[in-house]
Amino acid sequence: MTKARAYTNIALIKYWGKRSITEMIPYNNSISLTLDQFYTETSVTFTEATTQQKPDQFYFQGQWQAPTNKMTRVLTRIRQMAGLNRQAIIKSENFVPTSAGLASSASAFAALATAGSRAAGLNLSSRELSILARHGSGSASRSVLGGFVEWQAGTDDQSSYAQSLLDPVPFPIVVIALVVNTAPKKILSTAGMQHSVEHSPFYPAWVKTATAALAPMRAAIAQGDIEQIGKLGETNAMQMHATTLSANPPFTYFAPETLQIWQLVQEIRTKGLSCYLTLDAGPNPKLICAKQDVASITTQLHQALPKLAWTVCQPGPAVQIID
Ligand code: 2P0
Repeated sequence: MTKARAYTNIALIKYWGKRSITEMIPYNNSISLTLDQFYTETSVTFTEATTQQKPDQFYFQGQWQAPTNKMTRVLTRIRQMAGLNRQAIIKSENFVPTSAGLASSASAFAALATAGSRAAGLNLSSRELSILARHGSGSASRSVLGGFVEWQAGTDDQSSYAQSLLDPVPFPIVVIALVVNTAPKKILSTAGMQHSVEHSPFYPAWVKTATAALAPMRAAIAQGDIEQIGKLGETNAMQMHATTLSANPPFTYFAPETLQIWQLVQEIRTKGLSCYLTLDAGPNPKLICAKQDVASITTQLHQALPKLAWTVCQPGPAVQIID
């Protein structure tokens, strides 16, 4: 048995759409920060039984179930690479506060790729692990690494993987994950991004602007300029969400509270604090700020929205084998 722990990440320049659905190749590079507060632990064991004799088994949230199609995609690749035809037993646990409202597919597939490949006797490089994790979920390609990470879109299977930009992170950047709504997503990311690709006339402009934002974001990270990272991140997030609002039919991941918090963030900025908002395929905003401003920012959030819950995250590490 091999067990791995991988952390979630928040994209600062987002991945939103696949050039190849079967090969999981995105249209544009994305840049993320791995977060230290939310992670997945997954163990994988290959038994003596063959896959013809016994199907794979997956233990999650207190019950045995069949692995999902995305999991099977990753497990099939591991077996092909290792030349092995054994049944896999997978056990997985998400260490994400139940109410955090954060997606866990990034940490889940980075942990599965790492534990599964090691259990099969493979000793993959971080590049190979990133490629493998990508076949589970695009954002998982980035959770293989810690700190700031860039996923190179590439043009085929072997050229699409994530690389480290900066790890460890030597400046005090913080991401405050806010929870406004814990209900499951109505439109999953995979479907939402494909709808934007096919039905938003603004989609080509998204790819162009996201690509143009990469160099400024890399420079801001290299300079430790938290304000500039936040500014570029907020603009990119809103440009991503514009592809859902401009699709036909249109849709949005915003909840009323999301806009309320965005307005509050803009007010906080008028008071001289640096605070920017990013948002993934759900209504829960993440605020990008400096560690020394967390207390003032959360005090103002609490005054305006007394029921609001949050978790303060710092840069997190790369995937680790823990057993
Ligand atoms: C990201 N998201 O860059 C973007 C921003 C959500 C919004 O990657 O279809 O679970 O499995 O590759 O990776 C979430 O989508 O989607 C995501 P698939 P994934 O973090």
